[in-house]
Amino acid sequence: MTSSTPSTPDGSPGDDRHLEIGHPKSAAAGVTGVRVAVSRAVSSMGPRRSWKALRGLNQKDGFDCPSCAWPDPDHRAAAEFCENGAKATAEEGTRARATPELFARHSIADLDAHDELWLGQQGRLTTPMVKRPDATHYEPIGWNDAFDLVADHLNALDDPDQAAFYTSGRTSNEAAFAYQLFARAYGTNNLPDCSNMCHESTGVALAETIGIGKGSVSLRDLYDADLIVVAGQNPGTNHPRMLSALETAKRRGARIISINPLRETGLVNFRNPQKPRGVVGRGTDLADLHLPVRTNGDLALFQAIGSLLVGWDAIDHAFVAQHTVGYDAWAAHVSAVDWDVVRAATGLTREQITEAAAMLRDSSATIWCWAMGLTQHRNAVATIKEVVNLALVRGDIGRRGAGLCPVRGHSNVQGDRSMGIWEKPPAAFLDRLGDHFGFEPPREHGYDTVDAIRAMRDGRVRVFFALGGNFVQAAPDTEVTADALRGCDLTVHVSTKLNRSHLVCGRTALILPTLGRTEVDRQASGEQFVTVEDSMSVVHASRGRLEPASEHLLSETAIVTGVAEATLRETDGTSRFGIGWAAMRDDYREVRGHIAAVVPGCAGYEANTDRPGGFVMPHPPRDSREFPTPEGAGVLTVSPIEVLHVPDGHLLLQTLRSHDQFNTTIYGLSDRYRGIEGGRHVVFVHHDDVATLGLDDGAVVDLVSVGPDGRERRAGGFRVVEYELPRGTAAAYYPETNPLVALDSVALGSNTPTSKSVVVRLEPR
Ligand SMILES: Nc1nc2c(c(=O)[nH]1)N[C@H]1C(S)=C(S)[C@@H](COP(=O)(O)OP(=O)(O)OC[C@H]3O[C@@H](n4cnc5c(=O)[nH]c(N)nc54)[C@H](O)[C@@H]3O)O[C@H]1N2
Ligand SMILES: Nc1nc2c(c(=O)[nH]1)N[C@H]1C(S)=C(S)[C@@H](COP(=O)(O)OP(=O)(O)OC[C@H]3O[C@@H](n4cnc5c(=O)[nH]c(N)nc54)[C@H](O)[C@@H]3O)O[C@H]1N2
Ligand SMILES: [Mo]
Repeated sequence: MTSSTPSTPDGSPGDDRHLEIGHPKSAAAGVTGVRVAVSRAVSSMGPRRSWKALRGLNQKDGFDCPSCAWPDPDHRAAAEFCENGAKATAEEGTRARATPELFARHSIADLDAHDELWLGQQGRLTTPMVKRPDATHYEPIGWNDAFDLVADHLNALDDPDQAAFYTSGRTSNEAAFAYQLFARAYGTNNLPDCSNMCHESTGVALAETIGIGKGSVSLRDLYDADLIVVAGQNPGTNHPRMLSALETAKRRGARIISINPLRETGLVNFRNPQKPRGVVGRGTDLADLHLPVRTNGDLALFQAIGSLLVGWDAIDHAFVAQHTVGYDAWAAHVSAVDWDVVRAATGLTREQITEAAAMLRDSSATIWCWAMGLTQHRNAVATIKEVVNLALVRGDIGRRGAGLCPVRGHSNVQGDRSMGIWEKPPAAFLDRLGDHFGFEPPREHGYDTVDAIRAMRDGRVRVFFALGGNFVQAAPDTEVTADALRGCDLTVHVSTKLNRSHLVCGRTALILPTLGRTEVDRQASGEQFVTVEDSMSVVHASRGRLEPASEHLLSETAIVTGVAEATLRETDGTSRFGIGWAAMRDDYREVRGHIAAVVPGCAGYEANTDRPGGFVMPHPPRDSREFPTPEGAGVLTVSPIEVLHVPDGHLLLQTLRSHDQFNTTIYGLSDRYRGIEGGRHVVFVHHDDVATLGLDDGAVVDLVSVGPDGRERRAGGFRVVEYELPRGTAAAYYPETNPLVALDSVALGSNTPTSKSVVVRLEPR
């Protein structure tokens, strides 16, 4: 393993000296959640700044929480935030600073020897920094010189497709729109984004079946649902405010099914910290039925449920006839399901599956929620299409209290896609963009995340630009990705905080420090707001409240327009295609004017976003049961079941989040709900598997996987923890396990890394 395949450089987990294994908790949140939130905030921001920041979170005149994409209710609590939202705010609002002195004191190699937690603890970046070819250290650089450096590199490429422009999902709509415009005016659709590793399987499955890649419910629908299925998602940790919505639904009579290999704490019992009964009482039992599905078994499970529904004739035939195609083929396929295969794939009994199917049969309105537990498998697209099949045959789309609810990750990942951050842009979007700005955008599809890594590895991409994110840690196959980045002529990171991707960099590298969403954004025309879109297609304004971390910071929009201006400046000093970058930078209303003209559904954007609650993007299946597919109907699809083969002596590993991280940002070492404190190098294994594999609880093992290329991959020094999960499966934290996910192991149809199904063996040390 190379020195900078992070966190476990030599396989001895440095952060795990104080690892303590306790029992999983039975209830989520409650006063402990509030206490942790407030104490983390105060310790990094101080009391005054904490008060100011937390008071502005998700309020109508405040800023959108930089954590997850769960929507804000119309009637907000005085403090509409959760423990992890507060941690995200504290992470950004910290008083610590990663100044030029830090970079002078530490060589890049020195910095690279530290783990993610330490890097983050150095605080907010303050100054643009450059690493020159062969330099050992980063040194300061002026903004204009930085922009010119990027421009020189881009303009020296033989072909615009030798550059890739990555986006992480915190970027505002304004910055995202300007960024994709820049990439296309420069000449490429190489716009990989975090979505390619996240909900891409959802986008592909929904676009093919209902004609639009977004969910079809509102928050109101959740409150009105009769049944809510939560599959492959851990809301107690990753979308804690969703628990309040589930609690409301529950109190209004909804039932909840949880489908998850793990009995995740929030879904079992929730103590709502906003309500007296949550603070002192025993909380609300959320899930009525928990199906401990075997990892990757959901496709078989959903087809088995389908076969029961067909057998009971619990089908909405009127809806099927009027709004769908493909019913007969689907019904014949699921009716022929082989229950032995189902048993093997799901690890569930026929009784358990029948109980779930009966709940669906008896439900007048069902909502399907899902996240990474469904999207990051080889059969992810097929699995999500099977969810759509069940929703369609029950008439659960475009109906109050019912629908599809993919729960997005990053707070603005959905908005970024709406703004055109997409390597496969629809032709109609390019037409509008080209007409509005008077140029012919490139038509050829660009590289997604996995293809961008392949292209860097093979020398076909030479400049890598990242608007946010931590590419080397988030992407699969850490060593391959690290080598790919190191092979670039130039890597550029627009970032708020120091991370590994600044250290595993190209021959020339830039760190461009930027404002976070919590901060006041002042431009020539005065204070600006930005806009974001949540998981339920609500677009609204976000206004930072805190003073910027440094006077040298520029906003993301200012950085993008600055780079664009420098790159697309003609020899006579005019801007290529006459695009007015400075006007957009000086006044974001200018960007929003362009958004209104180019992005479908955004007419009147300025007025609609700058009002309480914002506006909802159009969604034909949700709004009028119209399906913008070629068939003009919801498409029922047939997918063969493929049972993942796990050889003897191996386990199927899923890589997941602890309660104390945001993706690659490690807040701390407390995965409270799972009873893990003081370290992250643990692998959860069923008691009987521990015995069968000849291991002991607490043994230290290496995790070893073999990719499609036949090459062995290893992540070292994990403590075996006996845990309640299905036989034959295992779980460990991301990103420590990313070296195990082979680059070529991807979901069929979406190219999403299969981070939730990695076949591993455990090698004792
Ligand atoms: N605090 C915090 N909030 C976050 C994030 C964060 O890191 N920290 N990340 C954000 C982002 S970008 C995203 S995408 C979301 C992620 O939100 P989640 O998808 O909830 O995140 P994961 O931790 O990956 O959890 C996946 C869940 O799926 C289950 N699972 C795994 N494999 C399977 C399977 O085969 N079938 C089923 N049915 N279940 C399975 C796991 O046991 C786990 O409960 O959260 C967002 N919010
Ligand atoms: N094995 C495995 N791998 C996974 C996953 C998994 O479940 N398992 N999940 C995948 C998923 S769902 C996702 S979404 C990706 C996440 O991939 P990314 O989005 O690339 O990763 P993050 O960790 O969210 O990025 C964190 C960095 O963003 C920067 N940042 C934070 N806020 C801002 C801001 O406001 N502006 C700018 N410009 N920068 C900012 C900070 O410098 C911080 O270090 O990872 C994927 N990788
Ligand atoms: Mo994500």
